Amino acid sequence: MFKRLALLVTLVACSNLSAGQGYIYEDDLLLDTFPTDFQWGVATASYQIEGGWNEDGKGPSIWDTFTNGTTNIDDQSTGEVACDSYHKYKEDVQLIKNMGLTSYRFSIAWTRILPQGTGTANPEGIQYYKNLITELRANGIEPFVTLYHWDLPQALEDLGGWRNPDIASWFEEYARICFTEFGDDVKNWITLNEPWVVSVQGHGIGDHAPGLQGIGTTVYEVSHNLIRAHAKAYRAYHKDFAAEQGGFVGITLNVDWAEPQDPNDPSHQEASENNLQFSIGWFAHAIFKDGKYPGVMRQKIDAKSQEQGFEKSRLPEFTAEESAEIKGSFDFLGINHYTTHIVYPEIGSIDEVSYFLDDDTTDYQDSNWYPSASSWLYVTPFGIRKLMNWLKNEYGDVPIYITENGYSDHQGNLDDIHRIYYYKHYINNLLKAVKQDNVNLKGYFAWSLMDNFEWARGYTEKFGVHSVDFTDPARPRTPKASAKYLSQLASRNGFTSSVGPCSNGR
Ligand code: GBE
Repeated sequence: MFKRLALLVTLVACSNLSAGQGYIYEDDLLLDTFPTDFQWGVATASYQIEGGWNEDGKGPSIWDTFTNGTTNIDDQSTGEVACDSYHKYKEDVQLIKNMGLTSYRFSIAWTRILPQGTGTANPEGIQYYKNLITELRANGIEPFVTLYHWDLPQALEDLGGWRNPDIASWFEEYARICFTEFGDDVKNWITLNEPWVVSVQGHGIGDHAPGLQGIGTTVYEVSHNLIRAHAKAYRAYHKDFAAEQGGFVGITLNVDWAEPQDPNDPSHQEASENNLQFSIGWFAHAIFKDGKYPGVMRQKIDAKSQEQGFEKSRLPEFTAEESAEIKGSFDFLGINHYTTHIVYPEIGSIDEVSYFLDDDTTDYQDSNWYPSASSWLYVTPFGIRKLMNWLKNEYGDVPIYITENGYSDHQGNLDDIHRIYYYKHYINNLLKAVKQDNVNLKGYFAWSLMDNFEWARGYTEKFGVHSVDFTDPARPRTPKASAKYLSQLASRNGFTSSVGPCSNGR
């Protein structure tokens, strides 16, 4: 699934697609509003915006190592300065305030709090986030804080990082410091951002830090420890902090919608289901259902591992104690969603040991869809509504936040009509999911507040609703048209007949 090779241009004829088939259609907009307590926000992540990479006692992270003096990043850039939010956080808060948004999702750099990953905490690093949180609160903006958005302390990587089972305790120790220091003012915590990406891109393909390539093996060890770590932090919060602080802890998972190529063919429906179980279910099933991996993963990976001559299944098992700790370790589900793939069944060869072959599906994206600057991101607004319904069916009525959703271009121009189109139609599909399908969606965070360090793509792909001039040491920010569009949606809490371009029905 989601093979890099499968960035395919499809030959599927689209001329006869009906709305029901789902590849290409544009519904009329629903002119209605979200529930009154709906949260509107923007999101960022520490390494992508902060800079200040070695200031005030911060320790090096795996992204400092991965970017520094290597060819891992397209434009050979790093996050050493990035948007300089380490110094410009007050301005960032004003950008959010000016948009009239109610919340901000940012992440804490573990290396600012614990430069060596464990042990002695760094008061200056703690102070930076206290200042940011105070500034947000003073401006009426609710912080949603991610504890881990990929910048692992290098000191812990040197001990095996996410491959070392001890990391669950290291993460708990770090999380407890954050709960203690910031928990009076932070009521919404996200343990991990996109453990799928940490596993697959960090430890499978290796295009992300720490750059390991164990696509059929290491990825499953790493995901196992990520889930264990998440659960430990969740349990620590509810054991020792929740009663006093009254907050909530969730996890953010990335998932693309898997559209069956032929929605009437049961084998294609099954491929879609399996694809979703291998992507989001890999992490969500144990947490939101029963403390175990999805049955289809257990069955397929066990069988393939045996045929491939492994002594044990490549998919580890949770102990009974771990299962009990993991099951139910959530107060909400955070979803990062961007795009859709068309999926059909294809038995994966066992000659090659790969996560991408384990699910016996293959996929592509339709070349008729609007593209973006990111090879993987095609504009498919219908997918987000189908996904919301799938999540509701699969995991019940859990509160959901869209913790990221957004669109990239190369130019970073201010009149960013493509991004407005994207937000308009994705958010309107979410509105339909809430109003017509009764999905329990609590809030929406656009990715991203501003153009920033886009990981292996450096500064070449821009997701911001503010542009940043990276050639100017002052890193000035300028709102794009999409910032104004989002602030209109937020101020009206949805769609009314006069919101934005082309809003009358379409
Ligand atoms: C988010 O991930 C990140 O949380 C955020 O930090 C980032 O800036 C933003 O997206 C924009 O990219 O060859 O099968 O591994 C998979 C988005 C590519 C989720 C890219 C993996 C999108 C999941 C290619 N996708 N990503 S491969």
